This record gives sequence, C-alpha cells and structure tokens, in this order.
Amino acid sequence: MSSKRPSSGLTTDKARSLRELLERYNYAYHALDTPEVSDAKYDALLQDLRDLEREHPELITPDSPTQRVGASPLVAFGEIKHRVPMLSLDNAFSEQEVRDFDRRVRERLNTSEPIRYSAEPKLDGLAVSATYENGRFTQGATRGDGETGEDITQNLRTIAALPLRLRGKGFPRVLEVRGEVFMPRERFERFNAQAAVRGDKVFVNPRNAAAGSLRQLDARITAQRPLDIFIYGTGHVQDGSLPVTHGQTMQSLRNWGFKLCPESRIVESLEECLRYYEEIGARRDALPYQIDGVVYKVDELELRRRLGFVARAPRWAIAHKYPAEEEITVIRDIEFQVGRTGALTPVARLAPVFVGGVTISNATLHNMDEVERKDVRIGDSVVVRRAGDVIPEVVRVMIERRPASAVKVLLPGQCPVCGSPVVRDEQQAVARCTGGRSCAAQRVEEIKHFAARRALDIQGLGDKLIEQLSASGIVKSPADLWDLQADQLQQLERMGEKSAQKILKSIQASKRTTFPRFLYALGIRDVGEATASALAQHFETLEALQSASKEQIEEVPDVGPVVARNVVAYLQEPENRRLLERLRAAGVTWPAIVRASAAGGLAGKTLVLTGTLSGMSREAAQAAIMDAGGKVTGSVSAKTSYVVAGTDPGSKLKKANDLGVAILDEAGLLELLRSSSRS
Ligand code: 9MJ
Repeated sequence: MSSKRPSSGLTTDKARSLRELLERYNYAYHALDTPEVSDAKYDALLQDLRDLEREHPELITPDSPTQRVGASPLVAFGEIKHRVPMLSLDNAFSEQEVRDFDRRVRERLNTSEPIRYSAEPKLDGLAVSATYENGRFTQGATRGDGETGEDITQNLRTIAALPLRLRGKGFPRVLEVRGEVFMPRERFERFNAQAAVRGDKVFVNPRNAAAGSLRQLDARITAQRPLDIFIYGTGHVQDGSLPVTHGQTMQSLRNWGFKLCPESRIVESLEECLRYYEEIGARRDALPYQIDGVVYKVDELELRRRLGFVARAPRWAIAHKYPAEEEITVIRDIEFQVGRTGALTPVARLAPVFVGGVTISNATLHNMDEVERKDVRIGDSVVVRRAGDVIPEVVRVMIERRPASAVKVLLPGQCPVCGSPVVRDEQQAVARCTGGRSCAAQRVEEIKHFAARRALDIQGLGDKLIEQLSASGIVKSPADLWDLQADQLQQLERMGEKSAQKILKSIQASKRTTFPRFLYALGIRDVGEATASALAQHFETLEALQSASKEQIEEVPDVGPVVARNVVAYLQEPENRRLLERLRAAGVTWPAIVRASAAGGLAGKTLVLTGTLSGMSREAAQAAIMDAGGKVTGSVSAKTSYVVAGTDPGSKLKKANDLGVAILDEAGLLELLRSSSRS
C-alpha cells in the first residue's frame, strides 16, 4: 500500500482531466447509447481515478464519477424515486479478488464455515425495476443513479417476458422486482442486419440495443424491439413477506410468472463459485445472450442484512468479470494474404489492442464481399472480436468516427506475392491468385496443410519452420520433406542437432498414415476431412480413385459436381501425379480400407477406440457399436478388427499400424455403422 501524499497541482489537474474524460464517455454511453470507448478502457480510466483518489482523498468531489453510478435521468421521462436504492455491483477481475471478497464476507460474519452463494450469469443489458400492486404491473423504472430512475412503465410493458399480472397467490400486496433487460444475441444480429438494409442506425452491441430501445419516448418503437428480461432480485416489499433465502425467493418469483435466468444456481462454497465461473466461461459463446461476467450473491437474506452495503454496492455480492471479447481499435492498413488454394484474404492490420485475453494486431476481413458489405476502410475505428480460439475478426465499423482521410481498399489485379493475375469468380466472393505452385505463398500453404495435425500430423514441423524451409529454397513441395537432411535443418536459426533429429524422426513416422488423412493432406480444393473420408471409403485405393471418372466420383455420398470436378482436375494434373508418385516412392503408406461384413452387422468384430471423436462421445460410439453386434475392447491385438482413431490418438494407433490392423477415422466408423445396420 502506498502512503498518502499531499496532492500537488499536477495531481489535481490529472484528477480533473480524468473526471472530465469519464463524464464525457459516460454521457455518450448512458445518455446517447453511442459509446466512444470500450467498456474495458472506461473501467481502466475509472480505476486510475479511484487509485488517485485513494491516495489523495482530499481530491474527491461529490460529483466525481467514482461517487455515483450510471447517468442522470433523461428529462423527457418522468422520475421515479427508488424506495430501496438500486445497488450496482463491485467488480472482481481475478480469482484473488474473489477470494478476498469471500474472506471479507466470512470475517464480517465471524464464521469460518463456507458461505452459500447464488451464482448467476451477469447479463450485459439494462437494470430495471418493475413494481406490482395486488399482482398487477404498475410501474417500471431504470436504475438511473441508483436513487432516482426514469419512468419507463410504458416501455417495460411492451416486453413480452415481463408478466402484467402475477400468477398464483401468496405474493405481497406491493412487490418490486429487479432484473436485466437485454436483447438476445441472435435477435440483435437479425435486428441489426434489417436496420442496415433499411439504412437505419445499427447498434454497437446488444447492451446498447437494449438500452436504446428502452429509452424510446415512444413505447410503440420499444414494442418493435426484440427485448427480453431476466429477474434476479427484489426491491420494496409491502404487506406480505418473502422467503428467507434468495434461492427460495427466486423460486417464488418463478411461480408467480417471472422469467429467471436458467443458468443461475445455488452453490455451497467459494470453490464452487470459481468452478461455476470456469464452466459458464467455457460456454459463454454458446449462450443465447451476451454476458460480461458472473455474479455471486450471499444466499441467506439475514446474512445480507448483517453485511449491509458501502457507497452504492452491497457487501454481499460481487461481479466476477471475464476478459472483454470485443474492443475498439483503428485499422492501420489492409493487406491481402494468399492461401493454399490461392484465395486472397483481406487482413486488417490493427493498432494493437487487448481483447479476449490477448493482444491482437491482425483481424480477418474474410473476403472482398465482406469488406464491401461492412464498408471497412483504412483509418476506420472498428469493433474487433476475439472469442475463444477463433481468429480475430472485424465485427463492424464505427461510421460516426470515420476520418475524412479514410481510404477504401480495392482488390489487387495481381497477386501481392507472385504477381500472377487475380481472378474473381462471378458467383463466388473469393478472389484467387492464378499462379498455382509458381506462387511462393501457395507452395508454403500447401506444405503447412500437408503437415498439419489433422493431415499427416508431422509433429515438430510447425508453420514457422515450414516458412523458413520454404524461404531458403530447401523444401518446395511436400515430397521434398523426405529428402531433408539433418545438416540442412541445422543451418536454420535456433535449430540444434537434437531438434533436427527429432523432426526427421517425426517426418519418417508420419509416413504411416490412413487413406482419408492422406487424401485430406493433399489439399484438393473443397475436399475437407469428411469428403476425404467418404472418397476413401468409397474407392478404397488411390489407384481406384485415380482411374475414376467425374461421374463415378459423383456417386460418392455428399459429393457434388463441383467437388468431383476439382478431384478429377487435381488428379489429372501432371505435376500432382508426380507429387503422388514421389510420396508413394518415399514410403507414405496406409492400411487397406476394410468394409463391414455383409451379414450380421458387426457380429464377431472387435473394435478399439483411441483419441477424441468430435461428433459423439466415446460412450455413444461404444453403444452404437454394441447395438450393431460388435465388441469394444481397450487394447489392440492381432485379433482387433478395427481401430477407430479420433484426434490426438494414443499409442494404440501406432500399434494398429505395426500389426496391420485396419484403421478407421470418425467418418469411417459412421460409414461402418451405417453399412452394418443396412445389412
Ligand atoms: C446481471 N446484470 O445479470 C445483478 N445481474 O444484483 C445479476 N445484476 C445485480 N444480478 C444486484 N444477475 C445488483 C445487480
């Protein structure tokens, strides 16, 4: 802790300018629903001011943004004074801060027992209050500054999820509930897409869409907005009583007709809170609404009363925040990357920004159609998004911030890497370099794809290394990998003898593969893993596939004329034929594809599962095999009929290879099950 020092003119100025900046951002965010900075940036500035004020308490003014919550009411709405203040929540940005919170709670309650909490997603919407008298909805209000909110009775009334009359009985004569109004993600996207078509204003995020919709003076406009509401607490209660815990109160509210968040639950300890945070975090993107954290609230209302609150936040609750998934930054440049099939992908070079837990400086713009549809220009301020492990992307442009100097990008006529002409298909959004393997970028990407985990899975041969090998001219084609010598590898930067030997070894090991993986590794346009697998199952051998006509290839399930044409074109190309010959000569092999026996399904067959299956659980696969009459065992022997290899297979795959046991991938297993049930 730093000691408190007297404030100088400089610190006074700093506090003032921070306040002015925060006021401006606050007004733009709350009153205009048009944020000027991201939430994370705002939070960081507010934290700076809090720190400054903690060190120099004499600088605190009553109107400092640290001393109030939210914006003052819009004058056009009537004001409503909250009979019970509408509290906001303190934030925790780390596990440690949550542990500190729990410790403070137990210290104040003088207990070492675990505390029971309500754990709830923290919706990113607008907090509201709804009052019922004799079971009828009479008044709706925003939080406003926590003491006084805006009268949005007519607007709230338009939200279908909010009951106008309570069901059942036993509710207090006067009952005020509190909750969050939000726009579900899917509805938000649909709404924005329609607004864009009409040329109307689009909302920056679902939160602003909800706030902007509720703040309509004309409730008929609100009624057209796809809003939803979850109730998460109560306020003023008169002539009647509620249960003694939050959990039981929520159950009563549910019975009276309120909509609650289905993910909320009661947990028994701090550790369970932290597990809840991880669990909800992992599913964050799959939830139908936007959340920015989870909330933990002491469940027992008597304990809450004893804990009380400080300033505007209760001591009995805390919001545990997730890293922001969307941020605002500036596009410095737009460049084109050339992929394996020559496709040109526009990539935005960004002013570095911290989002989704990492700093990013590039985001994909997918293709030119997307650039045109979103009207993205160099110099634009944009919302970028990075969620989970997905590639960061530009979500939308903040048109209102476009500088006069913003520059449109055009599709280049020539490949930026090799100079070959670029063509853009009439129906296709994709533009392609026509250079083929004469283009260095396409060559490198072909090798990367070939070596990738789901293809030949050459461990240790990463993208960077392939780029080095390609740039130095040592490896020009996937087939060159088998001619690599240790001294060639050792010439490269940061490559010792040991690493070089290890890579050579894994290149050798990758020779033993499966037919589907091999087909996929070739990188034939539009032939993904599923198609590769279907082709392998159907033709069984490379020779059979090579001599098949386009029409014969079209007979494969789910293979259409375009894919069939691409396959034939690839296999007929002399350069590709040479590549296949060289790969076979280098010793790339796979076990023969074995078909299911015609009679009796899988009766008498023994299967071993290894690795992770993407489309089904191991239990489901096991059940399906047993249903078809087969047996599943844990270890591979010469008697094993098939080894089913998912991603990251273990040593069982190697053993199967060594023993010459037939290997299926997931698609192969499905095909086997299908053909067994047919017979
Ligand atoms: C949200 N935003 O989902 C609270 N909240 O409780 C939940 N907000 C809250 N609870 C007391 N689930 C004050 C705010």
